[in-house]
Amino acid sequence: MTSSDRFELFSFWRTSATYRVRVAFNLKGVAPKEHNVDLDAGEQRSEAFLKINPMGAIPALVDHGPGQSPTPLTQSLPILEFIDESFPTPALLPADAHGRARVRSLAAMLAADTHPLITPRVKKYLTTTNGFDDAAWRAWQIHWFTTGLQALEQRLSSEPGTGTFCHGDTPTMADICLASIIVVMRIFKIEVPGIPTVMRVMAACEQLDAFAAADPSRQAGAPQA
Ligand SMILES: N[C@@H](CCC(=O)N[C@@H](CS)C(=O)NCC(=O)O)C(=O)O
Repeated sequence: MTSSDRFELFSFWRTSATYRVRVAFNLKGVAPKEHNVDLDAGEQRSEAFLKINPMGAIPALVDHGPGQSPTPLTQSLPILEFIDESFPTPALLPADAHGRARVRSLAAMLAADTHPLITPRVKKYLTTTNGFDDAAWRAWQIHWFTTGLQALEQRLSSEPGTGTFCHGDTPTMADICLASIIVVMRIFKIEVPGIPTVMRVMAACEQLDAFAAADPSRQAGAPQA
């Protein structure tokens, strides 16, 4: 069974959370089959998709491998852990417990505390129920990107664990989450000042094919430049 027969990834070209899963699979040399869920058309809220993920969000991953559960996996961070456990090399987490906790903490700052605030469902709620216009939504996005990335900068620039990447000299889940925020900021044409270490790590990530190939601009359905 090829990896594209085994893994079905519910995705959309632009999304930060799906980008994380794409990078992780790329680092492991595994190619899932992607199944497009058009977020602009609201397909994530369709009856069919809500059966896959009642949260109405991607990614969702189905493992069709022999003996695997047909239950879709959701939430990018647990999916990254699943991929790392299923394909241990190269490891996406450090060997020591403290290092793993640090990487998971850096990853959560972005995937749990930053990204969910700028998702389409939050935009829909604020613009339809709370009187947000385009300018208010943009100010909201800038505020939360800035809050998350400047806090990350503070940690990366002061903690001894930081190396070429967020933790040491090989990419981990923390780098995947860092890059997942920067790639969508670029789509929204937002720049956060005062994050030189974050941007240095991003540049290191982009040297790697696994990250470059996952860039939203290179996915099926992305607008032509
Ligand atoms: N915490 C979730 C977030 C998933 C999420 O919000 N995904 C976005 C795309 S990046 C989505 O599908 N949003 C649909 C919506 O907000 O309506 C994860 O990390 O997987």
